[in-house]
Amino acid sequence: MSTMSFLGVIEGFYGRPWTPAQRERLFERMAAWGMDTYLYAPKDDRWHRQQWREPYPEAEATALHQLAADARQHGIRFVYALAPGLDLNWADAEDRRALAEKFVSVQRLGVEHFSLLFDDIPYATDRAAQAREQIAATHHVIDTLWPDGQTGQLLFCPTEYCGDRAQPSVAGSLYLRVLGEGLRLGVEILWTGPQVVSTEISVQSILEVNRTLRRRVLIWDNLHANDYTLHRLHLGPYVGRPPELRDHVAGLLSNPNNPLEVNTPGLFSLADYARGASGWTPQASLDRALEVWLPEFTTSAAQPVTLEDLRLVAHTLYLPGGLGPQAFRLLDMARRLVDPLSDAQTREALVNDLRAARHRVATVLHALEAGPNRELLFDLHPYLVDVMEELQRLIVGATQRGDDDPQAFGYRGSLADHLMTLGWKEEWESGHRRRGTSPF
Ligand code: 14T
Repeated sequence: MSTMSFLGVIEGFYGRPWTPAQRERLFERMAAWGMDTYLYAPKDDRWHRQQWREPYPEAEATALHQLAADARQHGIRFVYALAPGLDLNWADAEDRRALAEKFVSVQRLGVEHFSLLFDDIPYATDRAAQAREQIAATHHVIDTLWPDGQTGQLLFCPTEYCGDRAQPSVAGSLYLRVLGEGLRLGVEILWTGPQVVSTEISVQSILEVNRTLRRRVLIWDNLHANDYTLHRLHLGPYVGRPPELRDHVAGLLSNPNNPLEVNTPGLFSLADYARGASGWTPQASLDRALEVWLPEFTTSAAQPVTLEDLRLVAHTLYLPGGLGPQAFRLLDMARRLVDPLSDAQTREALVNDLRAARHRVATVLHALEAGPNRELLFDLHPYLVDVMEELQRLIVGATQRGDDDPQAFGYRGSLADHLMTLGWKEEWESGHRRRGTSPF
């Protein structure tokens, strides 16, 4: 068994926060999967960040009270986060009072655990001073909330919250060192790994930051987040974290995709990883997750969704680090189809395979359209349509436009899509070649 104290979900993304009904469904699933913590930190709840000084208006306060109660009913630890870092002025007595009062106002709503977030704010030039002010603010909040000694959890997100943001490095950061020395040991420190979105988190990288911060960090995992790339969706498994990592962190919290309903594969797989099944592999874990998810696609539709259909969808809308195996197969087929050297027979076979793939995706979409789970339909719809459209363009291009029209395969899309097809390295170097300048 692992020694992690926290396993769960952060609502920590930019964009439209989840609704009370969505969170209730999340709590049910979390409880079923053995998760214990929910961190409330939606960046665009105005009273969480931009207007952090102001107390929640009555309707919002009631909703928050209800949410905390819902979490408790499901056996989930509800943690309320405040992000005052954009303009908190610690030298100002008014701000110190506003900070304490805001936390107390939320405590009165029945909340027992809290968090202070200082991510995504400007770096003060004096790194040690910024750390000291954040420490003072945190201890002030703790002493106000719990005058007789800390009885709830306090989670702290540093400004340098990953390897890439540490100045000049994790081991060399004055800011992190001051935090490690100054923050009381009961305070949990959040950390996203080597990067904001870490495709891999090595044990060694965590041992290094633990040493600096003098405690086991609590992972804020952005692996499945999609708020920075909303045309993608992350339905892949929990990967890139070796099993041994579990012994060196205080816990694992996932900040997942904005559309709530698509998070079953990633969150189930995280819980599966945390349980520590021996012989754990990402692909086996994803298959288990998809089996759990499959019933939500079951309807009386003419064609039922199979595990293979769902697997293709998940492999196509996979992870920031790349595609799943089935999607790589598709990509390879597409490449061979547009290759002028492929002969007619090969192309015909490829078109048939691509049609079959499109049909699988369509089966998933049509089952959802015919079924009762509208939330899942609405959350997945744009992404399934997108995959189907691109496959269709390939198929039509190959069958109706003739072989010699490269325009037939031209990419239609938004500016962002076009920008993504640019080969940065090649463009950059050829630009310098054209101008006769040196890139270095
Ligand atoms: F708190 C942090 F650990 C964290 O991850 N903060 C944000 C988070 O709210 C967001 O959902 C996540 C994924 O986009 O990344 C952080 O936000 C960023 C990170 C960036 F590198 C926003 C802009 C960035 F350029």
